[in-house]
Amino acid sequence: MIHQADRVLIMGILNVTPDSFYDGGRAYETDAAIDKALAMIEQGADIIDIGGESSRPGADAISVEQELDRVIPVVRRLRAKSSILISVDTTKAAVARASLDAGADLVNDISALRFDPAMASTIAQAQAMVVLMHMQGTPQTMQQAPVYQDVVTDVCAFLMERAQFALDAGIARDHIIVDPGIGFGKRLEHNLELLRQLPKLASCGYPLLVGLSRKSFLGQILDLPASERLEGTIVLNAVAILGGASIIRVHDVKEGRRTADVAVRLRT
Ligand code: 7PM
Repeated sequence: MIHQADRVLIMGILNVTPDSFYDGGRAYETDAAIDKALAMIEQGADIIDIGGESSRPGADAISVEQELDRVIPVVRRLRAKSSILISVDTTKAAVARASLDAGADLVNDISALRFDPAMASTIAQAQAMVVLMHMQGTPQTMQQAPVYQDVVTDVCAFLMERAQFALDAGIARDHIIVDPGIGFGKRLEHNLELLRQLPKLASCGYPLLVGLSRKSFLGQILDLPASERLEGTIVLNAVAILGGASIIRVHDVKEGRRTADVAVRLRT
């Protein structure tokens, strides 16, 4: 069971993209990624989210071969070392299938099953879990003046439509997690309104994942770079937990774990 009143799951972010330290497939890079994953597990992570494709606004797409080279060795080695839940952050069915075959448990698809027509059946076949994330536009275009009629209503309607699509494809109801996609095609005020009204999204019948860690809207508020956004991340993670989030996605696992263990005690 993903949603629990008395426990919030921590998803630790493991980037295996070349714009971090990783260049694909080479042994020392896989070693470094595994060391990072094991450190996050030590710090209290419940899920490790392995991502080989940058979802940075305007980032170039990468080939399926490149993404497989980066992601699969890490999934395989982590699976051999730990029983932690392994998530693969991908929009490509071929990467999802190979990851699930290598022992991953869930697929974090920022396109909510829209970019690859084979994604939904791939996940259904493997009886895996899926994160359905809201995004207006594509990673290339999403921050070009996003507009909503009512951001909470629009995001909720989108997530319910994508959840129905997943159910129709044969994904089990209790394998679906939804995510408002903070920062994905949203202005500062859209992100804040989604957080204010998170209880509305949390009451839609699916466990809620929220990713706030070091995001650029915190930089807009604080006028600080990503390396200086930890306090903003912590306070908004607490707000998300009080708003009903079941999973928080973080770079800083130790702080995320402690935030969750305290904030969850105020939930009613
Ligand atoms: C640049 C911009 C680099 C944005 C990285 C990002 C989420 C996610 C990401 C999220 C789910 C980041 C994002 N964010 N998956 N992947 N939910 N489900 O800040 O909020 O990590 S990438």
